[in-house]
Amino acid sequence: MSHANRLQLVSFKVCPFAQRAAIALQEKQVAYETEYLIPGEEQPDWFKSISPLGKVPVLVVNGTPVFESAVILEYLDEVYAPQLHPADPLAKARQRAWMEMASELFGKQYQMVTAKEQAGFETAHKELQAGLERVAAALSTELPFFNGEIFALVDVAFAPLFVRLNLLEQAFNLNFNTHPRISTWSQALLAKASVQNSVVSNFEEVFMLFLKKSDGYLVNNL
Ligand SMILES: N[C@@H](CCC(=O)N[C@@H](CS)C(=O)NCC(=O)O)C(=O)O
Repeated sequence: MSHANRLQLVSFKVCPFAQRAAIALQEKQVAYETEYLIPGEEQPDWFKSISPLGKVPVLVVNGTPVFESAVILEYLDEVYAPQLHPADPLAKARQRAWMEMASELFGKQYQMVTAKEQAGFETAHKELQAGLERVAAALSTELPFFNGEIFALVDVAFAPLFVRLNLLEQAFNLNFNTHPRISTWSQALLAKASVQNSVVSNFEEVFMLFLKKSDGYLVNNL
């Protein structure tokens, strides 16, 4: 029944929050269409009418808009198999909390790449590293994902961060793989087909263009 839904994901090509929804849709092999808007531009009225916060992602399900990436993930997980959240309420609550931490680190990553001055860059970089250390301490000791062997919704929530950190490491003098458990997790996430297929095929180019346009300390100095 649910498979007859018409799903439309309203997205920005560079948005990590929107990428989360795309990963979950790919992981669950659900058919969907993507409508890309351009960040920083005046958005069309139809978008304003479905996005009360003026943000992507919005998942439109048979005409009904659902906003906020974590809510979209939870909706998809309730409707489409395989279930990615743990069934146990306490385990699930803990994962939801760490998903919120992922959102916080998206913010640090954004501040780091867009900071105009060295001080702003260094503060965001330090806070991002410290955040990754806290996440590392919460990871299962079993490999490779957050909970060990089983890929979960919390992994979906973090994956866009590692996609960006990996590109930043390749392009600049930066290293975020300072913790072995984070490295293993990051590599496992980047190897997933659902993660690779969740962005446009020229994502690296799109991301680098975004960095150039941001004209921050990072692109000009590292
Ligand atoms: N809490 C929101 C955050 C979404 C968000 O910040 N989206 C950004 C793009 S990555 C956005 O649409 N910003 C508005 C704009 O740039 O005009 C979520 O999890 O979906």
